[in-house]
Amino acid sequence: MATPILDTSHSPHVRLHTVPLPAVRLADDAFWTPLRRGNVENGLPRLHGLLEENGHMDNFRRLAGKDVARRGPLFTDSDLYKWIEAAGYVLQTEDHPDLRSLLEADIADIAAAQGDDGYLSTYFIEERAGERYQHLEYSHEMYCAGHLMQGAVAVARATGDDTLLQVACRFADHLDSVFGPGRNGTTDGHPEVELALIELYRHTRERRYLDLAAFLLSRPQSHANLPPIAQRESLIGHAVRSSYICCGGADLVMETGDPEMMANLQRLWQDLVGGKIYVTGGVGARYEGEAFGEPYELPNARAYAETCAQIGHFMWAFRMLLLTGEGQYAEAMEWILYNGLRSGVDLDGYQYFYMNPLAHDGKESVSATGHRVPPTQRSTWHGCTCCPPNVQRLLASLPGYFVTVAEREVHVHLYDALEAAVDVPGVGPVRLKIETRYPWDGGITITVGLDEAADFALHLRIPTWADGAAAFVGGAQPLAGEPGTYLVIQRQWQPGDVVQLDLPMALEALEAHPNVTEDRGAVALKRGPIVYCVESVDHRTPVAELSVSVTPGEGLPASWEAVWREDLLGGVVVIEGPGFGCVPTERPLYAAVAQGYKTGQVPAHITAIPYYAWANRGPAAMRVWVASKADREVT
Ligand code: FUB
Ligand code: ZN
Repeated sequence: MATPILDTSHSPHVRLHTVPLPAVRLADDAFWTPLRRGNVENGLPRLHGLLEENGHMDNFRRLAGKDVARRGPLFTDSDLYKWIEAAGYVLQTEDHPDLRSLLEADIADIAAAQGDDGYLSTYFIEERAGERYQHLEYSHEMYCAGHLMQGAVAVARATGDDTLLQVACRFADHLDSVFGPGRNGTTDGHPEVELALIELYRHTRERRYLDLAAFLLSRPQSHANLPPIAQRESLIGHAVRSSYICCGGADLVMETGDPEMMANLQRLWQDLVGGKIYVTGGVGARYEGEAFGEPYELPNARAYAETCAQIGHFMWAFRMLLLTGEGQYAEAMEWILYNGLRSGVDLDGYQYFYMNPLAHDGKESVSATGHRVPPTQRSTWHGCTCCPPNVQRLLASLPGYFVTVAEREVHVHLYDALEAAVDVPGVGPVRLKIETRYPWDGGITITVGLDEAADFALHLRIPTWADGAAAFVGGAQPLAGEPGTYLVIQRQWQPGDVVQLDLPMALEALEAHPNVTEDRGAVALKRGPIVYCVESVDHRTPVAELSVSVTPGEGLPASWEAVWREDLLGGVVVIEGPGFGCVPTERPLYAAVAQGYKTGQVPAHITAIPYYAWANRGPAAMRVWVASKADREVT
């Protein structure tokens, strides 16, 4: 059975094809392995227990007669469906009897709750049954249906059991009987069903599901009345909703080639990377409406950057990569994944952030101005539980994002210690063994396993930050890699050939476009794909008062270094070096420059940890953007 995350095997308009999830196995010592193990051993079982405790399963059981009250927001069904999708991905790669039995019980409850007409919602029943599809701008009925479809496809691909798939198809058929040309033309206020219908089409080959997705994508979004995605001029509104509709649009292009949709998705992508994404890969600047702000509106402490928004944009980037083969999309996947997405979960894989700010004063309180302050601690449970199972399904499916294939081509987009066994069109089985300490070290050894010599091209992504990248194959001259592209090694490969890829990881101090007013006079520290932050636990000086010296045209002083710390945060490279702490001066809030007030500076040693790992040592103040000393006077 084909078990990719997205089955592109019949998609006529993709440049790259996905590989089955079990085709890529992350090694025991891979960067992502401890977190993925925590996800399976802690995250999934604990969340399942919490979903049960909070009534999510009972919400289904009461439709089959259990005498309990309905609990939770109106979209709780989707939380269980996302959990099921995650469990499905786990079971695609390993047997896990405990998960399997939880899954079987859930599927039985869900199947028993479905109406004879195929409709399924635990909210719009009984006295609310008459309201079905009446409040689509907020009802989440099709959103839940979409997550059901994705979960069902993942399970069917894992176990071959079609019970949940049949439930999903019956719901899809019901939707198809209500919505479409000449029928109801309203869309769900929360996109999701579009991309799910297209995967359901890929799995079942039922054309009506693709047509319904195309129809819904052609309609305005009922929430906020936004134009159809192919006509939207910029990224506006709710960031998660936007990312899911962009995924749906990209899925449609894979199947139909729709040029207008493709051109607009590319334009919207430029809008994202040109002014609406944080240096951490976080997306969604505003609390109000969980929405994008204006271009360059990227506040740090007030960043929303919902974990789900990072996941949605990661999924959209993957689809754009499949469509184009362009490195910019894989680079964005990596950027989002290692930073703003990974910060959404703790190191053990069972506590989650909803918001991912880039600065925090470390206090757990409501701010003096009354606005919500993001917590400094991740939680196992959130009243709105969208993020935890979203993280879980992403982590469970992660191996499916590293490698793709095309005619006589294999592409490596993300690096970690792994073994891949893929079927390359026109070639046959190709095995890659990747040994590396990435993201802490840019040295990557790739051993090519073949049954016999074969001619194909190995495409290795060269990140934009990897100046001086080079690959060595056998004793041949080094091949230079152009940052931001793929290094293509086309040759007659022999079994056991080894490629040594070197991606230099310099310490970088990044500055933001001057229009990002909050980041003026500050730098963000980065090494390889990892964005760093300063946390109060490591400093006596308040982190808001730290500053580093950077020289325009040069960057950080040479005395700054990257240091491997086995003992810290599960093992991380910290970057550290000399900087300054500010000595507060008695002065009025505003003073004439002519009065000559100066800010005193004292030397301070600065240690920066990976941003994703902040708040894993208790409540702490944190900053990604650190003042640059060029901006402050020294007395
Ligand atoms: O509406 C369902 C989910 O809840 C959204 O995707 C999240 O942004 C949160 O609002
Ligand atoms: Zn969320």
